[in-house]
Amino acid sequence: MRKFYLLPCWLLSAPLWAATPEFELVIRDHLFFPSTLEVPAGVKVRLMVDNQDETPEEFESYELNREKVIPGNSRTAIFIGPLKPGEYPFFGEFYPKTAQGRVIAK
Ligand SMILES: [Cu+2]
Repeated sequence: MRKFYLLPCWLLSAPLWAATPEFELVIRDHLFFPSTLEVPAGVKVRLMVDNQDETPEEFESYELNREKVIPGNSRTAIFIGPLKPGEYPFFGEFYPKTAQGRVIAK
């Protein structure tokens, strides 16, 4: 009888994960670092959001159509794009006065 080998699905998606450009975004003292993030237009990119505060923050952007809570002292991946060239503001819904930034797709 022919044997079937089930490849773990992460093995199949590994090249996809690796091929996606990644950009780091840090939350500290209710501020985003960097506050302006330049990414390539026309491709999907992965934002690794690293919340270094004790408190949770919600990454929110109407223009990017993204909304995600990042618990305190944790990291999460947010996929955006492919974006048309332009500027896409984002903010922290829990600390909107200080947690503000923008993605610039070029
Ligand atoms: Cu929200």
